[in-house]
Amino acid sequence: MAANPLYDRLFAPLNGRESAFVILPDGTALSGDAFHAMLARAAGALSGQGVGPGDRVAVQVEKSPEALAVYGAAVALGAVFLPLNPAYTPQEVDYFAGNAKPRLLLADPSAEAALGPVAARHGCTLMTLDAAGGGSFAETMGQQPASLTPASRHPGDLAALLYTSGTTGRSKGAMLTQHNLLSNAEVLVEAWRFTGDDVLLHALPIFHTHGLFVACNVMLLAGGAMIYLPKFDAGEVIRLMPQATAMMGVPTFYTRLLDDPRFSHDASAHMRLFTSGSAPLLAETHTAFEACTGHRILERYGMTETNMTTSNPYDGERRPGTVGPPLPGVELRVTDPETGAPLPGGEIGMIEVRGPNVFEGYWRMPEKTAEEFRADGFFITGDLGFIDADGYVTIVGREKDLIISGGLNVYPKEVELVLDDQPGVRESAVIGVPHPDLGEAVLAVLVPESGAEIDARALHVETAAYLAGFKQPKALVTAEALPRNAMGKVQKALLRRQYADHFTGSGKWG
Ligand code: MCA
Ligand code: AMP
Repeated sequence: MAANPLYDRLFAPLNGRESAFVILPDGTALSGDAFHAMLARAAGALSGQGVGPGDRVAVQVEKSPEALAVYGAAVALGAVFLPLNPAYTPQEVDYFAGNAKPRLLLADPSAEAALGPVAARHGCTLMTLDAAGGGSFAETMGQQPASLTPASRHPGDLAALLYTSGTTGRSKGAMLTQHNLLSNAEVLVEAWRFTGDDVLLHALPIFHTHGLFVACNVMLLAGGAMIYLPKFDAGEVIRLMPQATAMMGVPTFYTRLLDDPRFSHDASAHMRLFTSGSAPLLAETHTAFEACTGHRILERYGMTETNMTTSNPYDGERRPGTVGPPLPGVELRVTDPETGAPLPGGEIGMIEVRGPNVFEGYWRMPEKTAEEFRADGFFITGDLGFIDADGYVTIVGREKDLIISGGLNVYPKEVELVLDDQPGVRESAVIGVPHPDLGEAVLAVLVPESGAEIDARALHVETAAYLAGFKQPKALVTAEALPRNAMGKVQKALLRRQYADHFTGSGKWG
């Protein structure tokens, strides 16, 4: 049979497997074999729409076993899986569809009317799939055979396209190959000691690298099972934790668990591993979690473009405030952000990464790709950090103008462009400031037109057509002018200092 490395290693072993692969919160279990049959039916439904090798399949649906099966189906067919946050507005999806030109756009039935014109504009078929496994795509799946013949693929062929926003406000599609995904999953299974006995408490969304590739690919490769929650809910996580062995989370998961009186040492007694990533985990959260549970959270660092690049050790010292040494096979260096010259150990600079984990470039943006790679193949992450004498990496900040709110990325420029267009707004500056729940939250500083009054509620309603909810400012403040340097550039560092305790100080929340 023709080879398809990612399908062969991750999904083929499910075929005929009797043990549970996906366990739903109500205890219903889907065996590996049943999941594989679902995947085969999804592949049949995709093929029926003409999806073949290299075609993009854009998927903006709620988390469900079927949604994950569509990912497996795309891999089996050699198509390029393009997951999208269901929170994105039709305006936002319009951009992705226009850029990626998918053959199929799969959406929640509730979005069908709004996305119809989008699909028509970009020449793609629109089908639906809801959280309960219903919709036109699901109906078509029901008429398909439970077996499939995978398409032949090379390790260098594209498997996924994940959009990450750009500093200019335009999203870029990161092209990930089969080899990028498979090599990273192999490294993580080994580094974190995952086996077929593991049960992962899966509460992350599956439209990002963390929940899809780090969590699902690792469990697929290890042959383990997942307790598959529709979203993070502290009560559900605490209830189900005694049945799990591991959980992967963003820092907000851990602060919410620590804030919950039901969470205890006992609740986590059966667990062997907690990992954290996507945003900085405060050293105090690490320490408080250990005091509460006896577990030392294993923090790791990655990016959509690079998959996982560093990880604290499973057996060695997990150091709070650090993201650990580079993973096997990954080269990481710290350079002078201006010149690109490598810096000596201990000095803060730009983190650059090279290895089999690093993506191929941005979809149809060769200039952007060229800008973000050095001539010798290192990818410039935009994160600032240093490497200590023991090889541990510490991230101290970001050169890129990016806010990470509850593990979700918000690019200020994109929000500013929308705010600046609103009536009564002369200009805006969007910044991230510390937030007790989200780590960082979006705050907008608005300069009104002279004599104009800003109506925060009206502004929220107006901008909701353009911006997903998580990008909306959690607070609006007005100013007479924005602070600028001699070059006319807005001094965001100054604004961040000025509003640093907006959400944390004196119990103020917005
Ligand atoms: C939801 N809302 C948010 C966020 N999430 N606002 C700011 N930041 C957020 N992260 C807003 C919604 O728009 C809504 O607003 C309101 O909060 C309630 O929505 P809900 O969905 O109920 O929120 P939640 O359940 O409390 O979600 C918070 C969360 C979630 C659990 C932290 O955002 C989450 O699961 N984050 C993980 C994201 C993730 O997987 N990141 C990995 C990407 P309104 O009420 O106004 O409608 S990074 C990555 O993959 C790299 C490679 C890496 O290193 O891992
Ligand atoms: P994304 O573009 O969604 O893939 O987000 C990647 C970014 O998340 C990285 O460039 C970092 O800025 C940030 N990130 C991921 N993991 C960590 C971590 N453990 N500590 C600090 N920042 C992190």
